[in-house]
Amino acid sequence: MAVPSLRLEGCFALSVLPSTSISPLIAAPRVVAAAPRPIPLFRRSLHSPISRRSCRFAVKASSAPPTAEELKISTIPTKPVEGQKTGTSGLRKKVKVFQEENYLANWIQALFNSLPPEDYKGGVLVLGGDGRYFNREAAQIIIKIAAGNCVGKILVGRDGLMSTPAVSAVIRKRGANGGFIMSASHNPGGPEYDWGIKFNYSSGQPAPESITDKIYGNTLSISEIKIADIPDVDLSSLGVISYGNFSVEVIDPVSDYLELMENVFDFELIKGLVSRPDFRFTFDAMHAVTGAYAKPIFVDRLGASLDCISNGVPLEDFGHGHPDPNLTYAKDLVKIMYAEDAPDFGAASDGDGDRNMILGRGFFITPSDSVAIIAANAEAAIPYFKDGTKGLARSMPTSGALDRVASKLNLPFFEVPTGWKFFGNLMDAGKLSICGEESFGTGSDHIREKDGIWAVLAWLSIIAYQNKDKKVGEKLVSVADIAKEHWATYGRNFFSRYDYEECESEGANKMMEYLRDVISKTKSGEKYGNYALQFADDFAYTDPVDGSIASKQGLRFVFTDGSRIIYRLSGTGSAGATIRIYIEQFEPDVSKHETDAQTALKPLIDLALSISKLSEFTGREKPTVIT
Ligand code: VG1
Ligand code: CO
Repeated sequence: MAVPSLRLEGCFALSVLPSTSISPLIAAPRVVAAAPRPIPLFRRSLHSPISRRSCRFAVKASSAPPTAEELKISTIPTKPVEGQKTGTSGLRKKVKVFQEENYLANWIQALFNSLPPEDYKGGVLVLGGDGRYFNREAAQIIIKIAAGNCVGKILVGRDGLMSTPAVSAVIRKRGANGGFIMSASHNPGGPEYDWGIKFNYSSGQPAPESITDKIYGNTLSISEIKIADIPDVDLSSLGVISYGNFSVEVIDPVSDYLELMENVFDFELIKGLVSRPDFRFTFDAMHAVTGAYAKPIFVDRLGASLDCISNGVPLEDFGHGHPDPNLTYAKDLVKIMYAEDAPDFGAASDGDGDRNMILGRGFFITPSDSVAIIAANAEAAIPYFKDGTKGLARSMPTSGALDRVASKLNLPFFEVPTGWKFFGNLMDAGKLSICGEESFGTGSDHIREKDGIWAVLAWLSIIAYQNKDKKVGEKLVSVADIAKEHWATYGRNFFSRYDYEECESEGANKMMEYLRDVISKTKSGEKYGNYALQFADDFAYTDPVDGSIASKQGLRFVFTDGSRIIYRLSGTGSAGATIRIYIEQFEPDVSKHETDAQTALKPLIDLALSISKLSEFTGREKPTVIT
């Protein structure tokens, strides 16, 4: 086999090349410049390892870290790896896959190969993560490849921590060119579980498909990785370390975000509620990234007591949990909120802090209702919206509760495919203020990501506003009262989602093909039990701002009374296929509003299962998660 040649290059001064493979560059056994804290290292070989002796260049080994004047960059050969296509939100795989040789390095280099050089050369990129297993090794790889590609500066959260919404906020506040988020969000973490990476662009929004498609294309043809020969950076203390024109600044992951929240909300109003003796609230950080935010925001700034926060320490494996704030995986919180002496308000957030679940005493707020209720109350209760909301939007499978608010308030309204990346253009164009997804994602144009803590503060603001004139001892307007009042005004959209996680891909794909075939033969007016079909299709979306088209975004059956059944395959899983069925029915009759959603939707759920022949295709009798 011919020995591959090794090329030296650099944006900055080149002097020595002390190593010839990515592993020593990542795991160089030298002194860590800023502090001696050991960092677990990524030890894998290259596809085509080159020994130093086989180099055609005269190479001088160096044991000292580079000085501020020099930054050495190596170009090392690599080979494409299959399957690096990003899904609904970033690239997610098992940790073991990311630990394969050059797997992460290839993707990061492919990303730089996909961006116009002016978007990163000499520029600033933000780096954060949810604290999961493999983040510390990944951070070092990303930093070194960023330096190797002539990025000017990396702003990284202390200990590599920064929530997804905070990364978006920091990108915007500091005028950065973009940022990386090391997270598989709500997927479980640990050596046997998931890892993930997302890239956000300069206005803080997840990279659009035009970029992620390009990255994927480049992962299939990648042949070399550019990496700087610098020691592992100590991420445990705040400060700046420089290598030539490249620097890394370790920043507090909370302060920029907290400052933004203080501008969006009336903290004094919320403080008034939280400090009432007749109001109790609880927040479950699920041992995920919002653990780092909950104390500074809820306790230190808003005066809640420390015991309001549970699972507040971010852990690499989320305490063996599944950091997904829903009725199944946040069961501790659900138990507390349905107990006899439950607090008045309960909330949880996911791995990377962009999702939220809202509960009242013995009362669950479905996320589709949550965004509608926030939108309906925003102007009165949240200073950021006091001059009005520009427009509202939801993902396609999210219930139509928000549509009703938009129509009553006479606001522009948009329906986009699943995934937050579709909201960004509308926000940048000044057409959208508040939006949400049924999957526990709620947010606004204060940033370009969904925002778990924002949603909690929005709800606290609404509760505080509605109770601002109540004296201690008077009955408070509860979370349930707010929801029921909303239904009385707008009608209730019963909604439920059935998830069948980790099905065999073959059966799931066959079911979707079968449904596409069924859809192609449907006719408007056809009877399905008590429902008459209005139309059935495969949802496609044309972005009103840039004209880009996203097709195959979910199979829908829409009935003449507005009821809907939607089928989608998840784009965030890391094993097999997850089928999601979304079921919705509108109920204008107030006397029926308190019916349990599962009871109200039973006929439609049965219909959804029979149309799809789900159990035949998948062998599943029951969903793994019901929302
Ligand atoms: C899911 C949700 C989607 C959400 C996405 C990312 O995608 O359905 O609404 O935007 O996760 O959320 P999918 O393709 O699995 O249905 V997060 O908190 O994982 O960044
Ligand atoms: Co998330």
